[in-house]
Amino acid sequence: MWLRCTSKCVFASLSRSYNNVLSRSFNIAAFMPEAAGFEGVSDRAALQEFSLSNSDHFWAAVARHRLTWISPFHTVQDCDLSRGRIKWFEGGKLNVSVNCLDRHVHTCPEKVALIWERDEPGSEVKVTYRSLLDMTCRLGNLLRRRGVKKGDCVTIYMPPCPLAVASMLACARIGAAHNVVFAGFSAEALAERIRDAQSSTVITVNQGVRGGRVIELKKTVDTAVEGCPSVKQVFVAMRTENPVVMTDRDVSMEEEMKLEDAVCEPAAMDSEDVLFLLYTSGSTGKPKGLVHTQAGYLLYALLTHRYVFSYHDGDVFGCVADIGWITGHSYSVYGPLANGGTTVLFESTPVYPNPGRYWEMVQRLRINQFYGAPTAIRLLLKYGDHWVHKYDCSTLKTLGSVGEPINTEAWEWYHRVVGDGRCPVVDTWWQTETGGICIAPRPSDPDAEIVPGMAMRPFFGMKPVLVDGEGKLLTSNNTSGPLCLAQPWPGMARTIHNNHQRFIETYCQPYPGYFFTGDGAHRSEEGYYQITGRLDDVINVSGHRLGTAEIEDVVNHCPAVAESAVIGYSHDVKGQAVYAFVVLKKEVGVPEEDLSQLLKDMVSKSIAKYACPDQIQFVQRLPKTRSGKIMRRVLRKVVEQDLGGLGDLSTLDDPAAVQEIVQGHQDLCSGERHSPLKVHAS
Ligand code: 6R9
Repeated sequence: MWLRCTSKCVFASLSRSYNNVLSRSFNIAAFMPEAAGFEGVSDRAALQEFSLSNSDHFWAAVARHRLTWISPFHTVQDCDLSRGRIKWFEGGKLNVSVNCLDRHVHTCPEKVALIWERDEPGSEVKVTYRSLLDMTCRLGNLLRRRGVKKGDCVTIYMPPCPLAVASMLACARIGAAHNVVFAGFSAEALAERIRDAQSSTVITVNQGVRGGRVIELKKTVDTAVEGCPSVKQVFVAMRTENPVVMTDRDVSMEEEMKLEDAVCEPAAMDSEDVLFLLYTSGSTGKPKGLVHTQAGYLLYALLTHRYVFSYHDGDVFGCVADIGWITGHSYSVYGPLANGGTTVLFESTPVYPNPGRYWEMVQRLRINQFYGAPTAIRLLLKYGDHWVHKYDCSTLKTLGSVGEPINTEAWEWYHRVVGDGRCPVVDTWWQTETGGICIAPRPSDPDAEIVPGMAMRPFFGMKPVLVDGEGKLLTSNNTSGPLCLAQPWPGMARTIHNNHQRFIETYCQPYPGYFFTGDGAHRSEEGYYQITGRLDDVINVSGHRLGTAEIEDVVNHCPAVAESAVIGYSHDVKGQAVYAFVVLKKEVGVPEEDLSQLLKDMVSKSIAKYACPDQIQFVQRLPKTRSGKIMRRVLRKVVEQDLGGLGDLSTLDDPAAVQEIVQGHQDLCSGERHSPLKVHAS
């Protein structure tokens, strides 16, 4: 133990002095070739500064160097944040699938593009760039032959697998937009997204397999499309060998693909044509379809992938997020493929068949960068270090975290146990709206400090700012406030599908001239950023966003419910869990336990299992202001058992409501049960 520790310290100091030499003789052309011509840029700090003060020059150089264009752009950016106008690389034409596939097939056709880490450990499938292009082209031709046109939107309801990636890229190839819906969403949630996206084509698999369980995805699609008159066809790929009922509307995807040509003419897309929609929760009941476009999104995904993780040619990149989330889009698919990398598609769970799954996979696939969520890290650390030590994780070079704040304990464990104290841990802050990572400890000098649990430093071209209640900039350090982004960047979402007004109201109007993120942040004495959490009614369960209003909408649909209020409360594994306060109508006469279960089932069925309330408290009334607004702040404090922090209650309509709620909460915690509820105010 002593020896081990000493040798590590020696190594650390050796590597520090080596890095000092490196940073003194920083070679810009080796670090970022296109930056070699930037005037006055001789170190990283200067490069960061240049990317902000010469934003057009910086992004133009990067875009020319790293993307393959069919025709060049004439304008780098035309953005006005205050009016929600965001345009990058206008005049340029390109095809995203060509950038992710064809250009690598020319140089290294047999390189592995995808490693599909299937649910069953040890059964991974490797797909080369040549064969991913083949799949994509056949599927592109099939979509075209079946009437999918440029500008249409195809909904993809599939777990991570090569055909899901080929589906995304096939859409990009023919100029259709895709709308990937997380395959854990219920039929109703899927239907809502299909309807909003007006898709006429859906792509799915017969069944999914996760954690050893079979999931009937095709059946869920069947139920969903009953309520979606726009859907004309459903492509069904076979993940398992079990046949499923096929109707006239259904198309056997693999069989039809075999009949297609393996050459598919790529559509020439304008930089600002839509690449995809991705639905995410906001603070109202209706999920919003954020719109990302072609060139800017791809460029931002590839540049952040390359530099935040220090991804180098030949590395194996392991992002374990599902492709149904933005992390899967940017860092399992678009970023790594645009960089010609090898990327892992993870189909399983962190604990299947045991809590060593990630690390056994790291050893078997020789993963160099591992990118995961704090919720999984917190879960795994409870199982003990031996699950990590069983495996050889020495290939790891960088560890990433995303989705929610990572607490110090989880960060330290990730760094010390998983990374053996060697690998930088990058806590990456970003959002569906931002397209790619905005704040992260790297890139920075190799020996620059990394503070546990802090996203720290803005990426190239990013200008985070903190504002006060009036929207005035907070310029000093050691201060907190709403986090805004002061300069547009190529990866940002352009609008909300069919609702530009909501885009403007949500992101542009709260602090005119800035993009409002919805998060709060603290800027430390040293100028580093630490994200403190959402400022709106969005909660984050295991790194997945949920609007409290979304859940309330479902709960309120129960005929027994008069009204409800949902909040998030801290949970040691999930980060946050859902707590619902429910007021029942008069004379319900159903036992609380039954109603509680009924409401949980309703939420699972309407949204997804992860949205299910962990706690439901039945109350006589909710604390409201005199103008009728629910005071969620008060509910949060009650659940956090911070009664001293209830704050100003002067606007409260009926102070007795709080007392009842406090009592009810205490009863719930102590496991007391009421008799069947009979009379409640409605
Ligand atoms: C990429 C992704 C975005 C929201 C975001 C914030 C939270 C994400 C975080 C983080 C603290 C981090 N979030 N990363 N909070 N530290 N490193 O997660 O996108 O699903 O849209 O969620 O997640 O609250 O606003 P998305």
